[in-house]
Order: sequence, then C-alpha cells, then structure tokens
Amino acid sequence: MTDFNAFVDLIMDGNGPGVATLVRQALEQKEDPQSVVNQGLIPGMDEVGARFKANEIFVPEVMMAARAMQEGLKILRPLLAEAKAESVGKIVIGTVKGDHHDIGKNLVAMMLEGAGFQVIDLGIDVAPEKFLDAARSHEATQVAMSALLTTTMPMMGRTIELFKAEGYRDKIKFLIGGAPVSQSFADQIGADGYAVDASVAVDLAKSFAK
Ligand code: B1M
Repeated sequence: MTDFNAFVDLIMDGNGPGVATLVRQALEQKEDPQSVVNQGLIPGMDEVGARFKANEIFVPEVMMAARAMQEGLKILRPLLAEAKAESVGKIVIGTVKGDHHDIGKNLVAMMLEGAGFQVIDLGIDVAPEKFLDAARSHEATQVAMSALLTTTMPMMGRTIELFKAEGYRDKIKFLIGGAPVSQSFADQIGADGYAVDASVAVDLAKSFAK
C-alpha cells in the first residue's frame, strides 16, 4: 500500500528525487497514476499553499516544493496521456501574460491529456496574440486560461476581446480557472466556463467537445 501522506513531507522538503522515487514505487504497486496525482501531489501542494498563506514558509521554499512536485509530474504525465490514446479534441492552454504560476495549469493540462484531449501547452506569460495564433494554427476548438494573480486576471478578458475583434470568438470555447477566478468573473468577461479545479476543467472540456 502506498503511503500517500509521505508525499506531503517530501514536497514540503523540496525533495524532488524523493518525490520521483515515491511516484515510481506507487506505480510499481499498481496505483492508478490519477490517484497518485489526486491523493499525493495535490495534497502536498495544498499544504504548501496553506503554509505560505500563513507566513510559515516563504518564496524560496515554495519554489523548491513546486520543483519537487514537478519531478513527480514528469513521470506521471505520459502515463496519464497514454490512458486514453484517441484525441477527443484540441485545446490550447496557458497561463496569461504577466503571470508565472504554472503548477495548477500543468495539472489541468495533464488531466486533459489523460482524458484524451490533444493539448497545446503555451506555458506561462502568454499574451492574447499568442493564444490567438496558436488556436488558429492548431485549429483548436477550446482555449483554457489560468491566472493566479488578481493583477493578471484582466488578461483573460483581453484575450477574449482580441478573439472577438479578429472574428474568431465563435470558433472557440473559453475555459478559465485559477485561485482568484470565479464563476461571476467568468460571466463578466464572457468566458464559456469556469473550473474550480482540474477535474471540473476536464468535465467542462468534455461537455464542450460533444
Ligand atoms: Co505566488 N502568489 N507569487 N508563487 N503563489 C499566490 C497565487 C498568492 C495567492 C500567495 C499569497 O499571497 N497568499 C499571491 C497572489 C495574491 C493575489 O494576486 N491576490 C501570490 C503572489 C503575490 C506571488 C508573487 C507576486 C510574489 C512576489 O514575487 N512577491 C509572485 C508573482 C510571479 C508572477 O507570476 N509574475 C509569485 C511567485 C510564486 C512562485 C514562483 C514562488 C510560485 C510559483 C511556482 C510555479 O507555479 N511554477 C508561487 C506559488 C507556488 C504560489 C502559491 C503558494 C501556490 C500556487 C499553486 O501552485 N497552488 C499561491 C498561494 C495559494 O494559491 N494558496 C501563490 C497549487 C495549484 C495546484 O493550485 O494553481 O490554484 P492552483 O490550480 C488549481 C485551480 O485553481 C484550478 O485547477 C488547479 C488544480 O486543481 N486551475 C484551473 C488553475 N488554473 C486553471 C485553468 C483552468 C481550469 C482550472 O482552465 C480551464
């Protein structure tokens, strides 16, 4: 049996090799890759978030924890994508301009891949023009945007406005998410859906792909 609680300590310690070893052990014990994410990595990062908020740890520790989590994600990403080989649709995803937070976005991207979507990940600090170029060139039908800062949330609205101005809005469903984002903000900027977490993002994307 995998001790999922051990992930929390390893992530908190910024122990990337330890996280990778525990992920491999969990997979050897036939744990489902999705459960390793949901029961191991996400609670680990949740704890980091809570302690950062309480001023118990600071930016360097948070960065080390984030890197440790990414070591686990690297191993799991191809397995989640393999779980469903046939593409159910193409989604462009990115963290909006000015924003460098990518842990949640990476989780969403990974879970979308796991659900069978072809995901074009533009990374962080993505300008509205870059979302538009990618959606056009890849003929994507959905764009997923992530923002973790209240100061970068408006970039989501600007991106949708650019698609409108370029006559491309009707071809795309916009999904948005990130800690400060809400359903009322999504309504305000005219996004098609708001996802509170990665699994809701997958459900929404699937509903739009039908
Ligand atoms: Co930053 N940071 N950070 N940070 N950071 C927050 C967001 C903050 C709330 C911390 C705080 O003050 N309590 C605060 C924002 C305050 C605000 O805007 N109101 C903050 C700040 C201020 C900053 C800096 C400005 C700090 C500084 O330099 N003074 C700076 C900004 C840099 C920049 O972006 N330009 C900064 C930097 C960093 C680090 C680099 C140290 C690091 C990021 C590392 C990385 O991402 N590679 C970091 C981190 C890790 C955090 C916290 C602690 C954790 C974020 C995280 O990864 N959570 C965060 C505090 C917190 O949230 N409690 C904080 C785990 C992740 C799994 O959750 O990203 O919410 P989350 O994703 C979820 C859902 O939101 C949803 O699904 C995910 C999985 O379930 N979701 C989507 C996310 N995106 C989605 C997209 C979708 C759908 C769902 O599309 C469809």
